[in-house]
This record gives sequence, structure tokens and C-alpha cells, in this order.
Amino acid sequence: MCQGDGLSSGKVEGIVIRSYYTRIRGENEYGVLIADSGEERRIVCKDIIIPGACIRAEGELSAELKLITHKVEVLGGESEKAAYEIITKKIGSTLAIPDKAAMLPDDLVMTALWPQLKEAAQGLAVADRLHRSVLLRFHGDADGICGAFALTSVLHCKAFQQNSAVYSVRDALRDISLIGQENRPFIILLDFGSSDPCNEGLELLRAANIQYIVIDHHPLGKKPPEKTISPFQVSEKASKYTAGYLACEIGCAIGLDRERAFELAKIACAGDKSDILPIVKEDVQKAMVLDYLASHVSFGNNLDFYKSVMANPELFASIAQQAEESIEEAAQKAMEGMKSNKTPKLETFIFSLGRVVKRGEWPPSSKVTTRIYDKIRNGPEGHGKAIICLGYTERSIIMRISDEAVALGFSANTLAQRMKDSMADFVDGGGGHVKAGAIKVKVGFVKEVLNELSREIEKETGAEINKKA
Ligand SMILES: [Mn+2]
Repeated sequence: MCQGDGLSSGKVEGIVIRSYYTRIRGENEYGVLIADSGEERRIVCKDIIIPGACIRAEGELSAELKLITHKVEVLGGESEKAAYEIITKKIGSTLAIPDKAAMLPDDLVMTALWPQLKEAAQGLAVADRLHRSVLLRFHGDADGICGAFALTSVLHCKAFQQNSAVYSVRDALRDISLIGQENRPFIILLDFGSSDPCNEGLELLRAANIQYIVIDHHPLGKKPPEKTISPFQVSEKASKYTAGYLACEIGCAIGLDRERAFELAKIACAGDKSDILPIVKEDVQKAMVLDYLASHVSFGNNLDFYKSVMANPELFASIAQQAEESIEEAAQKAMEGMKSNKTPKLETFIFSLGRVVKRGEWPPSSKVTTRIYDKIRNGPEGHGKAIICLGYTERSIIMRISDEAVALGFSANTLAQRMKDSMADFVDGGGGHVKAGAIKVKVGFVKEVLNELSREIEKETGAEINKKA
């Protein structure tokens, strides 16, 4: 009955993927993924073998089709490498990974990025079949969490939240001690990891022989880490292809239900204000709750907590309300000290967020600024008018611009670029879209940058008025 499957000869070659710990009369039982067939078979032997090892074994088949070995050789060096490659290819060939993204099949960026995503999907699925030790570190926000939901639905892995945007040397050392000794360790960094300061940590992983991939959509550093999957490799306006969305596509390619993947991807996009998928109000609310929860839990949290909240409608609703209320409260407080500059064409509202937001905590400065902008828009001062809102902390200026102001020629992204150029010594970075953007400021210089930005805005309206006159 076993002819042709590599067992009838009484010989197998493959990778030990698990140990069953059945020590009957000093005999151990292992699950081996067979090179020829790509299937799992059990072997019984006296030796202790570590999962992940490539072995060649000879023996006789028992009635239960276990190979009772009399000789087991653990392969090393080149023969191990060769055997491992053969098995990996064999498993890979059994996966039917589609040639297009599931959610945006005809999108140009996704088409260009797909070969990399496909390779990552294949690599992860094979790692899973080989029972490799996979560790997922996801960024602590709605985007990162939704991507982690997607990947953990199709992969066995340890998943932990990372709040810092940098994968540091300390992070790497912790992960090396956490899984470095396990079965062919594999680390996934999701929604962070592609900036220059991450290189040192990732180099340590390489030195420790730990395979990794980075799935990120933040602007790439000057020297992006090897094994980075980033939409910035194919497009400059790529951050809207969020890491969570990309992870959902990977999940979908290797078995995650398309509906579920779409559901998660929309929340991920809502969280990062991306418009690549059709987002509805519920997605925005779910993203807000995840962001709110993520900002309240400390480093290292796993996903169960988020899952339990999302699965409990009453709890969800009460947390959504809390999150809402704290944005509203912060907005009201920040508006108490608000100032405005009025020209005939445009009114600029400037308010400090310093007292109401704290870095890395809820509510985030972007949400408070949006709330204040919405309040002004709904009032007599802003309704149907050209307005710009500038909310600032000691490190950043957040801009919101109304359609009417956009019609005058304003763009948050352009303003950010100009500040970067004209105040290079005070500005660390910045950018955004037409209606929303942010400028990162060196601590201690926000007033200077704010003044320059106000002058720039006034100049612009002046120019506009002169042109029309
Ligand atoms: Mn993100």
C-alpha cells in the first residue's frame, strides 16, 4: 500500500518537524516531513533528535506505518542544505498561491509588489508546514493589530505588540534569547522595521542565523534593511498600502478567507487613513477602538486581549464611547487657548495640544486636531469657508485644510515640504496629503516653525489676492 511513497523501501529522508515524546522502552517518536512526498510520517528511534534537523533513516515499517529505524543519520553541512532546499521547494510547489492580490488585483502598485508578497506568503506557509518557530512583532496600532490578526489566522506563531517604531539592538537580543534556540527561527516585523535605525538590530538577527522579513509602509531609510517588503520600493506615494493591508493579502494568499481578510484590511486602512479600500463608518470606529486599546496596553501585549474586546459588542461599545469622550474632552480643552489669524480669504486657527496630549498615549494629537477642525467646520466660523487648522505639540505641527482653502491653492503636503526646505535646521521631516499633513519639529523650535508657517500661509493668500486684483 505504500509503494512509491518512499516508505516501502524502509528508507526516509526529510526534516523532523515534531517530537511526540513517547518514550516507550527508551524509544522516541518523531514526525518527519518526507522529502519525496512532502507528507508527514512517523519514525521511531533511540536517538534524541531536535526538531528542524534533516535526517536520513533506514528501518522497517510497522503495522501502523511507522518506520522503526535501525539507523538514523542527522545530515549536516552541504547535504543538510541540499535536503532542506529540496523539501522547501517540494512543499512550496504544493501551495497554490495566486498570481494577483485578492483585494486589489488590478492595482499597479500591488501588481509590481506582488512577486515579493507572494514569495513572503510562500516562505511563511512553508515555515508553518515545517513547524518552524515563528515570531511576529506587530506595531501597536489598528493597522499593525489587524495585520497580526490576519497572519495569526493562518500561521502558528508567537505574536507580540511593539510600541516603538525602531527595532533596536535590545529588541534583537531579547528575540534571539526568546527563539534563537528553537526550530529554525523566523521573525516577522509588521508595520515597523524599515527605517535606518533598525539596521543594527536586524544585523544581529542575521548574525544569529535568524531569518526575518520586514513588512512596512513607512518611508524607507537611506539603507533599507535586507528582506524588506515596502510599497515604497515601487511607488513614492505608497504609504496608503498599509502594512496591515499587505499582511491581509499575504494571509489571503495562504488560506485566510477572503471576506475576513477584507474586513480586517478595511480596519487597517481606516486606522492609517488610507483610501485604497472602501471604508465605512464601522471600520473607522473599530480602528479607533483598537488604537485606543493599543495606546493603553504596554509593550509585549499579545492579541488575545484585542480579540476578546472585538468579540464582545457591549464591551466594544463602552470602550468606543470612552475613546470618543477623551477626544472630545481634549478638543474642548485645547480650544480654550485657540488663536486665529484672519485674512479676507482665509482664516487660520492655531492651538496648542501640549496640555492635552502625551506622546504615545490616547488621544493622539492627530485625532484631537481633526476633532477641532470638524467642530470649527460645523460652526459659523468655518462652515463653507477657507480655513486651516494648526495643532501643535513641542515636536509636531498638525495641519487640516478645508476644501475651500484647497481651492485657493493650499496643500498640507506642499506646506510641509516648504518648511522642510526653508527651515531644515528646525524641521526633522514632514509631509502628508492635500488636506492633511504634519511637520516634525526639533524640540524647542516649534514656535519658530509655527511663525514661519503662518507667514508662508499669509504670503500665499496675499499672492492669491494680488493675482485676482
Ligand atoms: Mn501602519
